[in-house]
This record gives sequence, C-alpha cells and structure tokens, in this order.
Amino acid sequence: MMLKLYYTPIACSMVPYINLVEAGAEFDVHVVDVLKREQNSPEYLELNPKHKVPTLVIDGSPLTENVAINLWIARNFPAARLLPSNPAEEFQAIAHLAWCASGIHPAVSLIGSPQRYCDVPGTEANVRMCGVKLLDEHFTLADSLLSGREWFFDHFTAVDSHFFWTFLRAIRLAPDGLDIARYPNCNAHLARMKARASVQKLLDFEKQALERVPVGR
Ligand SMILES: N[C@@H](CCC(=O)N[C@@H](CS)C(=O)NCC(=O)O)C(=O)O
Repeated sequence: MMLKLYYTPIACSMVPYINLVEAGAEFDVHVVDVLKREQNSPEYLELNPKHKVPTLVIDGSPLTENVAINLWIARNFPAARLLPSNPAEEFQAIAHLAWCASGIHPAVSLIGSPQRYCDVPGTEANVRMCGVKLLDEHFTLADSLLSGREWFFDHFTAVDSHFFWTFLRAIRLAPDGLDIARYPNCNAHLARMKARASVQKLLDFEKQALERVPVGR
C-alpha cells in the first residue's frame, strides 16, 4: 500500500502524521508550501478541491478531512488501537474527533486568521476575543473529560492526537486573554503527548519542514 500525506508545518496535518507513526505505517510526506499558496495550485486542487491539508493519498486515491483520514488509519491498522474497541466508546471517540475538527479547530482559526472571518478593518482583536471565549469553553470541557485520566479513553487513541494539535496550536498562538494555566489536565495531557515517540518524531520533522516553509510557530 502506498501512502502519501500532504502536510503543512504548524497545521492540523500533524494529526494524521502522529497517527500514521503510531500505526507503524510506511508513508511519504509532501510538504505543501502554503507561503507559495501551493494548496491553491491546479495540481493540489485535483487532490483536494477544498485547498486544505491534510490529504492522505492512498494508492493514488485522495482522502480528505481529518476525521475520515484518522478513521481510515484506525481501521486499516487495528493493532495500533487508535479507537476504543468497545462499540459504544468507539462512537464516543468519533464524536470527540468531530468535536476537535468542527468545534475546537474553527475557534483556533478565529485566533490564527481573524481577517478570514471578518474583513471590517480594525476588528481583528474582537474576532480573536470571540475565539478565546469559544476556546475557553472547549478547553474547560476537555479539562473535565481528562480529569483523573491519562488519555480521553482507557488507552491512547486518535482523539488524543487530534486534541493535542488544537491545544498546542492555541498555546503557540498565545492570544491575549487565554490563560492556559486554567486547564491543568490539558497541560498534563500535552506533556504526556510530547513524551510519546510518535510526537517527538513529528516535532523533529516539523523543524525540518519549517526550514523549507517558514510559516511561523
Ligand atoms: N475540516 C478540515 C480542516 C482542514 C484545515 O482547515 N486545514 C488548514 C490548515 S490547519 C488549511 O489547509 N488551510 C489552508 C487554506 O485554507 O487555504 C480537516 O479537519 O481536515
């Protein structure tokens, strides 16, 4: 099986990178140069007409959207246990993946790219503030879900990778008003994630990718 991950430094393509490493999959990475707007090139739009990363090309067929990609990895590498095996918990995990993708990620985007959401000059700080309010709600909930536990479920799953990216990105963006100390369980989760071999491999790769495409932190 040939796998190629289309990836951009600092972006949510970190999530399938971690999961592919956790799965022990062999895969190539194509670093998409967003500074040159490569995601809008005709070649990339053929793969992903939504001009987003990640895209995972599986034996020549592109699959888009983190939720779908991470479910695909979980299903095709069952030994990695990237989803809980109990069916009720499996659906709960899918709900959490959808929450990361469609709840938390958009709030991070309000902070990272406020001008995309409101083009009235001078409103960036307000848009960021809306993002901070939303993130506070999401991270407070995540903090309670992680209370007294190492991972969102009984063992590491794809939910941990996805949540990790949202929290890391929010910390790196460091918007005014987001007090990260308010989420001690999320911080402990971040530290546990950073100790994993898969995340260390990702962060090493990230450094090299940032040299090629210096998009920021
Ligand atoms: N719903 C998508 C969101 C993907 C997404 O927003 N990717 C951003 C990076 S974090 C991107 O590629 N942005 C480039 C663009 O919008 O042109 C998913 O979860 O895979």
